[in-house]
Amino acid sequence: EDEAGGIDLKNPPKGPISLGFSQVGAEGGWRQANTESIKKAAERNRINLNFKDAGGDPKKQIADVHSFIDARVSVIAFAPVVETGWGEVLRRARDAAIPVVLTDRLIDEKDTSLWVSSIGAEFASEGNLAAIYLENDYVGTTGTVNVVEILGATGATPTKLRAEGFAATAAKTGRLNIIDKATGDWTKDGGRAAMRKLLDRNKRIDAVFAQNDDMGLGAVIALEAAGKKPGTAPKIVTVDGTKAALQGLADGKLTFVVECSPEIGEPLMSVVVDLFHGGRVPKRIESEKAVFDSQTAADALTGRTY
Ligand code: GYE
Repeated sequence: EDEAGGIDLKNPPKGPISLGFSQVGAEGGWRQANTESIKKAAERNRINLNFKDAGGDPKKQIADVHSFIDARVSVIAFAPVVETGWGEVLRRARDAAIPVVLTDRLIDEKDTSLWVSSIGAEFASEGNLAAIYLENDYVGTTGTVNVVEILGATGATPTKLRAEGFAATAAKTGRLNIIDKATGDWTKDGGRAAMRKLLDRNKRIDAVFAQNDDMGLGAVIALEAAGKKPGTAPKIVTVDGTKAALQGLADGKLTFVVECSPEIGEPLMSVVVDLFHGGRVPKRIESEKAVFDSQTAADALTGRTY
């Protein structure tokens, strides 16, 4: 399904193209790489970027999007901190005929005409993959595997869908038993604190599913401080695939990493240019993914820029 951006083709807009982009914050390695990708791609494509950082605050983010409408940018794009609360500001953007593109995450709005395109990863399948790889590591052994989960910030799409995907796969075979969860807010320090709590609350933890690399690397710190051998006992699986995590894999401190590419800049700018010229754009653009273990991480590390 293609969508036109609501631009009058008989009266095409003149350049330069301006993009208002509202970013979640600067919570970790993935996000920094995502911001860099967007800034670089805007520069390469000669797009005037009006970049705002919400600092993880949903209210500030909505105010930032309002400011893009006031500034009459050509296109608005944003990576939502949370899924809810978007109806009013997006109706205002539609009334002003400014096309909206969602990047990375999604929003909880029934009226899908409020955005023309979304670009990002399939988070549920990342959760599926994390569980599949972990389960596979226990083939040939018996007994249930006690897993704890470190969750990202509440209300964000990847937090919800990675958990759902992981649980759905775990439920299929019954091998992985999710015994406890704690939130780590996507940060390294949050992951460390969450792991500390999980260690206090649970006697036997065989594996940790951390919903992003930063939290997984924070968990490594807490586990080492507790005299454990993270990567082996417990095993740790994370999502993102930052350089730091690939290094953690190569060093044997993480067990698996499911990739989620932060490099959304180029596909976003090509959608922005198409919209500006009144072209039609795909409603959904999905990013690639891979899974790394300690061996493949060593190879991938060479080319990793983030
Ligand atoms: O996994 C995490 C970041 O929305 C996919 O947000 C993104 C997630 C990513 O904070 O590291």
